[in-house]
Amino acid sequence: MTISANAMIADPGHLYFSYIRPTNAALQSLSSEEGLLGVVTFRTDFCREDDGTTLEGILQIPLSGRGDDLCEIWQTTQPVIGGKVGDITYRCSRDFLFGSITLTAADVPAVNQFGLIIPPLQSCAELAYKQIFSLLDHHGYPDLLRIWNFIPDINGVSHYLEHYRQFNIGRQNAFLACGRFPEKQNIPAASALGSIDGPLVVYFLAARHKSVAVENPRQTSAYHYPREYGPSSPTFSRAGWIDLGQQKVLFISGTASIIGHQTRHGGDVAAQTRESMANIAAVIAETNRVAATSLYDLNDLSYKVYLRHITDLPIVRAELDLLVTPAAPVFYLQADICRQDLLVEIEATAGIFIDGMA
Ligand code: 3EB
Repeated sequence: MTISANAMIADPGHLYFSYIRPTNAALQSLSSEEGLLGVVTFRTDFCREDDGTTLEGILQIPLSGRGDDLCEIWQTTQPVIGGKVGDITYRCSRDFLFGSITLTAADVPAVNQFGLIIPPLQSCAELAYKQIFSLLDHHGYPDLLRIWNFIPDINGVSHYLEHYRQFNIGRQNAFLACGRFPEKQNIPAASALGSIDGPLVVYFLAARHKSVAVENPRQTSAYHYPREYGPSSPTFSRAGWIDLGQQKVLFISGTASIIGHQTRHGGDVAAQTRESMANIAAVIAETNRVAATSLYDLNDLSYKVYLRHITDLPIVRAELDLLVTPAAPVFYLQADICRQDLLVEIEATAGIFIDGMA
């Protein structure tokens, strides 16, 4: 029997994301969608206002403030099945897996094997990432494309260390323990924001196919940040790019007003917004260079903007309006950012289609 070469090249399926208003009707129609990978809401009062619609399968991120009343939806073109392993809830198609994990101090031991006290958040981060890597390795989705981290009281201090820095120690420990070394293996695009004091919540998207990690020439790679930002560097890449045949998906990490490794424009949210967008433009240029085609520009992206102070929204919106087409979706949320002097963090995603390149 001969198998034609074409039959062996599996269609990788496509990825769709959208930001929709969480009406009962919209959620009801989603629950019957075959290719539904994940639904995320940032409303903490979701349960109480909602009457009748089941909340099962909708991840709620406990942000401390409000923002746009939208749900983030991830879908694919292939059938999806759901499951649970350890503390992870996931839904997966043949090519993609969307999952989330929520951990609190009660889920981790207070001391390590040497009897030393370990900050619970550090242990939660380590356990969350180890469970994620174990799931991805065992289920055959080796490429962690994109991950969102919501860290309780991110700028708060306990055990003499800021929570974000505790998180970074646990996260890096897990990457190294699981043999995922920055620069040798792909590390994911990411966002890290503050949530209300409570659990660590992480959600992620992984793929069977390999993505390409992209760095920003204007910024020190986060995994090379010097020790002044904490004992362990943050483990994420500036962007990840995946080729799905006709579709090319770009995930740009949470991007802030940082040049090299230093914060710029402390106290000036308008200037921080412009610098963040200049960084996003640089990441796009770098992606186009790596892909050897002009695939993307600022107008192809959908944006999620996290504001430390929601009252800054009109200023930030005015800056974005000067740089991006009004047709581009922009989703505003209130959240604390990982450095005290950062007022805004912007992430962006694009899933463009190219004709004739299947
Ligand atoms: C920065 O560039 C800003 O720790 O996963 C952005 C995106 C930031 C992801 C993370 C942190 C993270 O360092 C903060």
